[in-house]
Formats: sequence, structure tokens, C-alpha cells
Amino acid sequence: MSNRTLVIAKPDAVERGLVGEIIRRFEQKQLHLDAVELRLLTREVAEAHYAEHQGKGFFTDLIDFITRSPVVLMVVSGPDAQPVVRRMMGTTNPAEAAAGTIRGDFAIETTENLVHGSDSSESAESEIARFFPELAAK
Ligand code: IDP
Ligand code: MG
Repeated sequence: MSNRTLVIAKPDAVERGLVGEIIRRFEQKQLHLDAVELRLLTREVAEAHYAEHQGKGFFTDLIDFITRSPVVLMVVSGPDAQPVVRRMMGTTNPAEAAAGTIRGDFAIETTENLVHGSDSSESAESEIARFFPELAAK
């Protein structure tokens, strides 16, 4: 299991003032913040990040959304950080996400679901390398 993962507080989280709440939950869980940065993603970077979804019906809406205003990028570490963060986020569709998860408590619509978390230890390392090249594994 990966002990670090890449988290994105998406534009809706920044716009709604929920970044503090999201970080608070990770800190309360005793996860550690290795890096945090507010950044406006370019379409090029966003399309590379979501390459697995290229060609799907929601792809253009997703890229428009994730690039419309700044995101907060984070590297979060701790025991099993990657799966732990995914569980804390809740399912992709916030309407179905369990209460007590970030999406379950604060979102209701699928595109604007507040957070991204890497879906495997391999994607965690490649996403960390994409957004924080200085933290890439040697
Ligand atoms: P994940 O964020 O839970 O890993 P993915 O399936 O990787 O979910 O999808 C990436 C993002 O694309 C989602 O978080 C959501 O913002 C958006 N998305 C996924 N499926 C749909 C959909 O069916 N309609 C609209 N947006 C979607
Ligand atoms: Mg995903």
C-alpha cells in the first residue's frame, strides 16, 4: 500500500470555502501534508491528468470544470494513505456517497464532487510526479 497520495481539492471546494474542512479531516485522521499548493491548471495538464476518461461524454465538462478556477493540490502521507484517502472521499457520485465522507457530506452532483484522490499506488506516484516533480520518487 502506498504511504502517500495526490489529492486535489477541486474548484468547487475552493469556491465554496471547503478546503479548510477537507484538510482538517485529513489532519484529524493523522495523515500528514507533504505539500500544499493553490494552482490554476492548464487544459493540457488537466487532460493529461484525466487521460483515462478521454472520449467519454463527460470529458469536456470535466476539463472545463477542473480548469475554471484554482485547485488546491496536496501530497498526503501516512499509513495506507492512498486507500484511506479514497475511503474518506466517498464514492464518485456524491448522491450515493456515505454520510461521513467528504462527498457524502458536502456534495450532491457527480462532476462537482469536491475532491480527487489517486486510485492506486501507481497512479499516486505518477500524479505526484506530474504535479510536484520535486517530490518524485528517485
Ligand atoms: P473518481 O474521481 O471517484 O476517481 P472517476 O471515475 O475517475 O472518479 O472520474 C473522474 C471525475 O470525472 C469524477 O470525480 C467526476 O468529477 C467526473 N465524472 C466521473 N463520472 C462522471 C459522470 O458520469 N458524469 C459527470 N462527471 C463524471
Ligand atoms: Mg479516478
